Amino acid sequence: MIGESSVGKTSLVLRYDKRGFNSKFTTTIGVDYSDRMLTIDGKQIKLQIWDTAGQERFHSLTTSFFKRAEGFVLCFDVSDRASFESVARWMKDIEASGKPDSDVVLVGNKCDMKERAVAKEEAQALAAQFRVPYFEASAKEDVNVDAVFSTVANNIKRRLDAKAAPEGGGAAGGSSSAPVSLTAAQPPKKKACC
Ligand SMILES: Nc1nc2c(ncn2[C@@H]2O[C@H](COP(=O)(O)OP(=O)(O)OP(=O)(O)O)[C@@H](O)[C@H]2O)c(=O)[nH]1
Ligand SMILES: [Mg+2]
Repeated sequence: MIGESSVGKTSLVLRYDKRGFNSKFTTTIGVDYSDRMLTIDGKQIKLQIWDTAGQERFHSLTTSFFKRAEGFVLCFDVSDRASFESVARWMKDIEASGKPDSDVVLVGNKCDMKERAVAKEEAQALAAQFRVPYFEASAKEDVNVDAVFSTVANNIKRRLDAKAAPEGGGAAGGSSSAPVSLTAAQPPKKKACC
């Protein structure tokens, strides 16, 4: 989990972990860890989530975790223009400090907010420019939270399976173009995107 401070990274993790939502802001100090079991293609997978602090003073510490990450959930706040404008800089950090083929998902959080500072189309265009999937989410109202983590987990698994497969052959578990079913340990809540 990466992105500017207060965009809602910790809130997304807590919501995904079925720990509800807290409107009180407790900034992350350094990096927090949590994990969740998922079933992908009938296999039990442990999704390890590193929730990094967005504050600048932790920047060198948090980017030192990047090289071990298989995927990034890059978050901004749709009601905070500056957090969106920092996305390109975070992408550069991934490029500089992350694995070259890591999977990235861009998330515009707080889509429940009436006053937006970033249009959905604008965020979609930026995501397309970086060739990454884009989700509008709300940790508060539980919109698209499971979808964000499912997408990043599926993309990582597909990539790692393809890498492990012998040249020209399909990996056990399916080719990269086959749809991958992912069932969370608990059934995901369905909610329309706002
Ligand atoms: N309206 C609304 N508020 C949210 C949402 N997600 C988080 N918040 C609020 O935004 C504030 C910051 O949330 P955090 O999850 O702590 O932000 P963070 O990105 O982890 O911040 P750092 O740990 O400092 O990097 C808190 O007051 C949350 O309650 C959301 O989806 N909608
Ligand atoms: Mg946090």
